[in-house]
Amino acid sequence: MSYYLTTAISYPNGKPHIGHAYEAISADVMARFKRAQGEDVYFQTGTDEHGLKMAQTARELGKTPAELASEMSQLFIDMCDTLGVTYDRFIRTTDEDHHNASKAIWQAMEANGDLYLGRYEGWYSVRDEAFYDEKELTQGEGGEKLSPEGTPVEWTVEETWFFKLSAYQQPLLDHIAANPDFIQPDSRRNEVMRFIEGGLRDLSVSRTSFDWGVQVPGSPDHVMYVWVDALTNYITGVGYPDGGATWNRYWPADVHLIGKDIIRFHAVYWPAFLMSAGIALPKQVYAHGHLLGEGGVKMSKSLGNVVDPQVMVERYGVDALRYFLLREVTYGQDGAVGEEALVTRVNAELANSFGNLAQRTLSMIHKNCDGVIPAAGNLSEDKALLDDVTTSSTEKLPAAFDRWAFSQGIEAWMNAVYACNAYVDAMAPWALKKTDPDRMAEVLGTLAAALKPLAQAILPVVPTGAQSILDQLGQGEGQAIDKPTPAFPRLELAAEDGE
Ligand code: ME8
Repeated sequence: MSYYLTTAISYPNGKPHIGHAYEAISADVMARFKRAQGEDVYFQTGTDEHGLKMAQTARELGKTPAELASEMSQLFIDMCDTLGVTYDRFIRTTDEDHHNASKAIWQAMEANGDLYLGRYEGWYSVRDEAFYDEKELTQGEGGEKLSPEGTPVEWTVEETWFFKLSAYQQPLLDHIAANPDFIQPDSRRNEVMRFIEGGLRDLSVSRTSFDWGVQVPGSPDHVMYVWVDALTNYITGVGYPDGGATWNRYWPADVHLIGKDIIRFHAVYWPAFLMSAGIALPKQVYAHGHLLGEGGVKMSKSLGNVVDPQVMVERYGVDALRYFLLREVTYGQDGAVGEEALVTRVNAELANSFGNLAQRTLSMIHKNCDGVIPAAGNLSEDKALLDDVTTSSTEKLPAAFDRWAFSQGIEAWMNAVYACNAYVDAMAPWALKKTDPDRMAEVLGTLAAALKPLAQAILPVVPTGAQSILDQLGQGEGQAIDKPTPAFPRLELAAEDGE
């Protein structure tokens, strides 16, 4: 079966932060997990390079928007490489095929009679690249008007093309009601339905006050509203508008993975554009939560608590960061992350439990069994352990990952690791060495047999360490092994201030 998974495409107006890493890692874990299950995966990520925010940032830095976009986009590509993110395409909205696709969807919406010229007068947030109704605004501490996301808004008056979003109010509600999985988690679906029921107004979809964007076909003074072209990236990447084999194979997408702040664009505007253009809707929009700084405060440049994923990887390694982010926070909810929590979690679970299990099993085999992996035992406790490990690794973890419940899946897997460690302690193979070497060999063989499914199950999350264990196990029973090397070293908390 084919499985098309996308992430949001990030604004490259600054360096990638830990929130970007979180989304890329979780999508990558899903992509690796689905591939391991035999699915034909297409995984796309990229950068969202047009719009006023990019144009303004470039001006402040004395660069052209194209220069800024290219420089910064490279940092997002580098981040993916550092984190082991196995995307199939990294799309940039400045790519030529993307301009073609954006023009094509525009023309399809126009042909359907959904675009008309008018004048927009209302509020706009450059930071969110979003139009807001007066009734949605809140007041800041100084009495200034703020968007629902807490960002500044400005009064905007402009000649613009409008999209007849109001015509899609009922079709959208019908679609959401008929497809309960379309918006996940459930709490997000309720939020979107309330927003739609509140009444949809036609949407301004072009801008005339700047020119950094995709030109509107037939209206050289207009560039498309950045979200029109940004959302279109999802179909550009699989061959719209030409169609063909890739298109037939992967569209509609299985999941658009996004953060909770951009649900409205993905679950209201995007399906309406697609309906208008006569294109099938994605099967699911899944909104993850946001990572917060230590103490649960929002990360922001002004607070100086923005976590740099590159620094985390330099300090603690890729596996540790990937494991921590998926394990620590219940997926779909917000969660606080910090270095102390990372070190505690990774040391307790990866280093002391799983890593140590692998290391002591392989060391004992190397020293005491002529360096060859023995056969597993047949006693009831041996079979019970292997049953437990198999169920956790091939049923519980996959069932949880299938519904984006990463932490729960890893927890089920961890319980099987704990069971293995309890088995080692109860069987005490070091004591059997003297009293019953045959039984010692069975115990070590049972543990080696348990390690394989455990390592395979966790491979999408910690690809480097888990692969190292699988490599060291080789063929399993009968395999001659080398002196083992630890797959998950213990971490030390890095000194303050990045020393
Ligand atoms: O929104 N924790 O780009 P972006 C977790 N270009 N995720 C976070 C986060 C945090 N603290 N902060 C941001 C855009 N994100 C648009 C998307 S898609 C057609 C266009 C997530 O760079 C955020 O929720 O502001 C979004 O999914 C992604 O990072 C990119 O955010």
